[in-house]
This record gives sequence, structure tokens and C-alpha cells, in this order.
Amino acid sequence: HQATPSAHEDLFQVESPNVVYTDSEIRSKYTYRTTSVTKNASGKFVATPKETVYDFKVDRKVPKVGMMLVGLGGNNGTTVTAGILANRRGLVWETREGPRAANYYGSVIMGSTMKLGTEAETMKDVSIPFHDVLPMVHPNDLVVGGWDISGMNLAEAMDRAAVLEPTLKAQVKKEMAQMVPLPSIYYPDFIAANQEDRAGNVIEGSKACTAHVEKLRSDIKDFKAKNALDKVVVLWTANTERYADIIPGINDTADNLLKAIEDGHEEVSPSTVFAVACILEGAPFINGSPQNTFVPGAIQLAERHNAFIGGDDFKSGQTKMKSALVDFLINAGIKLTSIASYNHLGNNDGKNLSSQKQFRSKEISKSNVVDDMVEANTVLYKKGEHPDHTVVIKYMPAVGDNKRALDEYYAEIFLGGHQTISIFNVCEDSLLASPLIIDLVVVAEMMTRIQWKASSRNGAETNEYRGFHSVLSILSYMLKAPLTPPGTPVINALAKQRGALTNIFRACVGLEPESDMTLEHKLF
Ligand code: NAI
Ligand code: DG6
Repeated sequence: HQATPSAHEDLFQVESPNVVYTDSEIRSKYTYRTTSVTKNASGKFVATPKETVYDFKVDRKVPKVGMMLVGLGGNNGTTVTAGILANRRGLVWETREGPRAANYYGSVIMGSTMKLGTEAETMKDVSIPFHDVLPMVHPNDLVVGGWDISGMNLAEAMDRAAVLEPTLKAQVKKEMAQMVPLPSIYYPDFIAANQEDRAGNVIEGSKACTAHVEKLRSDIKDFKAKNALDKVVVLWTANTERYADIIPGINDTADNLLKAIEDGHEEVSPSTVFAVACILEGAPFINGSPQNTFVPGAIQLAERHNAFIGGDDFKSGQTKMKSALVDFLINAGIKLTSIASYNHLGNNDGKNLSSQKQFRSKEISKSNVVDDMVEANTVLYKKGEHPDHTVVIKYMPAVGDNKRALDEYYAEIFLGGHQTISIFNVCEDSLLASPLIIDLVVVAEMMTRIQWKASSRNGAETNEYRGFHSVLSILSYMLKAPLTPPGTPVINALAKQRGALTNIFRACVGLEPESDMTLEHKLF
């Protein structure tokens, strides 16, 4: 398989004294403008515009990347793998609605565009594919591998998932059959008991230990060597685990966590062991499930090793709608007073979530997604006031992967009136989640090739280039409960999350943030 040529190289270049292209790098000087707010003696806000000049440096060489999935044999794992194979080979298959061709719909990186600027003569917007703003890896070029506690080959696992059309499956079956997940670590207490019959492909030992960390590290090394990869990104798309208790002395610091693993402490989850192995191995690790994989000790360990981590929980359907709709309602000055969210689904994820402790992890990640928007509107909500919010998930085997999500949004409008919005969202869950896996991996990899230094930052200069903070909050758009660097705010509003992703990438090529002022069309 030949690497897909990067369209970035040919599509555009930035003409500016602040942007320099070398053979190996794009260097940009970027002025970041913010507003600093203080309160004066009489209690009045004082807003002061502030400027910080950053230098960004982007490595232009697109590496050969491996994507290792934990949970490779699950619905998401098999669907994203088949999807990449189908795209790589440009497959077309028959459905009862006619032929369908491989695409990357649902991936913000592969399926959406961003405005480059305004065409000089016609004054019309010029947009470019999101993927081409920086020299990003093409998903067709990802080498897929990973682990599963179920040892089924991926062709059989794809049949078990019951997501894809038989006509598509037939075309990728041969290749998928040759892919068998690596044995994984299985600590039965962390996932539902109803998953036990899948667990036939496990590494010996049922609690955390240093040998498990070392085995996973050598799996990553071997995969890298065998496929001649420059980098590996690892992503957890295995079952939702229960929350781990945060215990002082056990998982509260990096050293305590490493010691707890060494001592075989029972409160260290498989996903945390994977995270630790990846951090030590320097492979970015992303958690697509809701549990608290990133206990404080894991975050500290990542910071110590300058390793990238991101999470938690793919934001695919109901929550994506919620983080867009609630933003709209509250910013329209409408007082949202309750959200009732029901789900039923019949895939293995639903089966696992029918167990109370695993459901609780999902309930937490699905429930906290409107907090920042509510808190920001001090006109509608008093301090501490929240809309009622309930989340229900039921396992209904008959509907399989075709998840049903029913939401009722109830709001107070002008002069005591009410608005009720009811949404019935039906989708193949794994077909929404798979493109998010691709986005998470492509963006996380891109972040390993971006460095910055500040010409002026809080009055001080930073002389050396360095990477972004270990916790990649730039991935928030794809995640329900975005992990952010300790002490920094969580942004849930979907448009703001997209804005952060877009504008940081634009800054790296010296472009101003996307602005919707369009003064060029308003001031003649
Ligand atoms: P699935 O149940 O089909 O797949 C999970 C796979 O993980 C299974 O094959 C299972 O054998 C394997 N597994 C369990 N423990 C493991 C371990 N310790 N090591 C390696 N493999 C292990 O689930 P699905 O639908 O693929 O979802 C995966 C995860 O993504 C779930 O946690 C789900 O809640 C989360 N998620 C899914 C979304 C979607 O739209 N499909 C959206 C948001 C989150
Ligand atoms: C039912 O809620 C099962 C879950 O795994 C969800 O399907 C998944 O978390 C996606 O959630 P959402 O809210 O993004 O549609």
C-alpha cells in the first residue's frame, strides 16, 4: 500500500512575513489576542485587551502511523477497521437503496471544510477540506492492530457486530479474517459479569502488575517494528469499565500509581494499565469510554513523560446534539429547565451497560455536558442553579447497533410560556463512533508534530520550543467528558470546541481565527 499523497502541499500556501516554509517545517509567528478582566475598587469589571506572540513550528513530514485499538474485536473496532479497508480500496457495494461507496462521513477532519478566506475578485468564501489545513496523516494509511479479550478474527467479529451490509463485508472479509486481536488484560471486576463468556484471549493474571505493563509495551514495540512504523497511537474502545476509587497513596500520584501496579492493587483498572504502558512507551493514548482511566496519578505520569493523553467517551449522537442544542437555547436567552434523555440499544455495549456500575460511568459522562453553558448565563440562572437532567439507558437486544435516543428538552420562554422540543435520534451507533476514532487518532498524531515557544508570555520569554500540554483538550469536540489540563476549564459547547480545533490549526500556518464578522460585506 502506497502512502496517500498529501493534498496540503498543493492546495494552498500562506503569503505572509510571519510564515516561513522550509523543506521540513512550517514556522509561523502568531499574535494571540485575549481579554484580561479584573474588578476595580467600585466593583466594576475592567477589560484589558492582551497580546501574546507565539512561534509555532510544524513538522511537515507525514509519518507512517499505527492505530492500536483496545477492544479491536468489538463493534467499533471491527467497523472502523472495515471502513478504513473499504476507503483504502475505494470499494463500492450494493444495498437495497442502490450502490454505496466508501466515505469518511461523520469525520470532522475528513468530511468537513474550513474557510480559508475570501476570493479576491468575487469576494466569495474559499473553503478547503479540514484535512488539508496541516500536513495530516490520511486515515487510509493507518496500520490497524490492537488487543481484545475475545480472540475471534476480525471477519467473524464483524459478523458478530452485525453493523455492516453483507455486500460490504464480503469484500473485506479475506483481509479481516487475517487480523486477530492480541491477547489482552482482563480484570473481571471492572466490566459487567455478562462479558465473561467473551474473555478467552487473555494474558495471565487478573489484577494489575508490572508484567502487564511491560507486556503491553512490548506489544506496541513489536507492532511498530513489524510494520516499520514511525509512531503508534493507542485508543481504548473496549467495554465501559466501572469507576476506580481514588485512594490516597494508591492512584493519587504518579509514583503511588506505579507502586500500586507493582503491588498488584485491585483498584487499578485495565484501562489505567494501558494508559501507563502507553505513557511509558511514548505512544499517545486516548480513552473512548467514560470511566476514570485517567486517575490523578496517570495524569501526573503523562506530564512527567511529556506523553499525550486524551479522553473521555466518544461523543457520537445524543450528546453531540445536546452540546449543540443547549448552547443554542441558552445563547438564545431561552431558559432550559429540564432534559430527559432515554436510550435503548441492543449491541454488546448496551449489554455491558445493563450492569449498574458500568451504567453509572456512562451516566456521569452523559450528565455533565451542559454545566459550562448554564454557568456562563448569569441572566437566566442564579449561582448554583441547574436544569433538571436525567439519563436512562436500557438494553433491548432486538434493535442491535441501531441505537434509539429520545430526548425531551423543556424550557421557559417569554412571560412564563413553555417550549418543549422532542428529539428521536436513530443511528447505527458504531457508524457514528468509527469516524470519531479516526479524528481522535489523526489529531492526536498531528499534535505530536506541533511545537511552540512564546516571544512574550506573561512578560517572560520561553527560549526553547516545546509541545502542547500532555492532556490534549483540543480533542474535546469528539468527546463527551473532555479531559483538560488540571485546573483548566472544561468546554462542552460544540461550536466552541470546533472553534478551538480549527483556530489552533489555523494559527500553526499563521492564519487568523475564523471570524464571522464579514466586514468586507458590510462596510463599503
Ligand atoms: P463492544 O462491546 O462491541 O466492544 C468492546 C470490545 O472490548 C469487545 O470486543 C470486548 O471483548 C473488548 N474488551 C473488553 N475488555 C477488554 C480489555 N480489557 N482489553 C481488550 N479488549 C477488551 O462495544 P462498542 O460498541 O465497540 O463500544 C466500545 C466502547 O466505546 C464502549 O465503552 C462504549 O460505551 C464506548 N462508546 C461507544 C459509542 C458508540 O457510538 N458506539 C459512543 C461512545 C462511547
Ligand atoms: C447508550 O447511551 C450507549 C452509549 O454507549 C452511547 O451510545 C454512546 O455513549 C453514545 O452516546 P451519545 O450520547 O454520544 O449518543
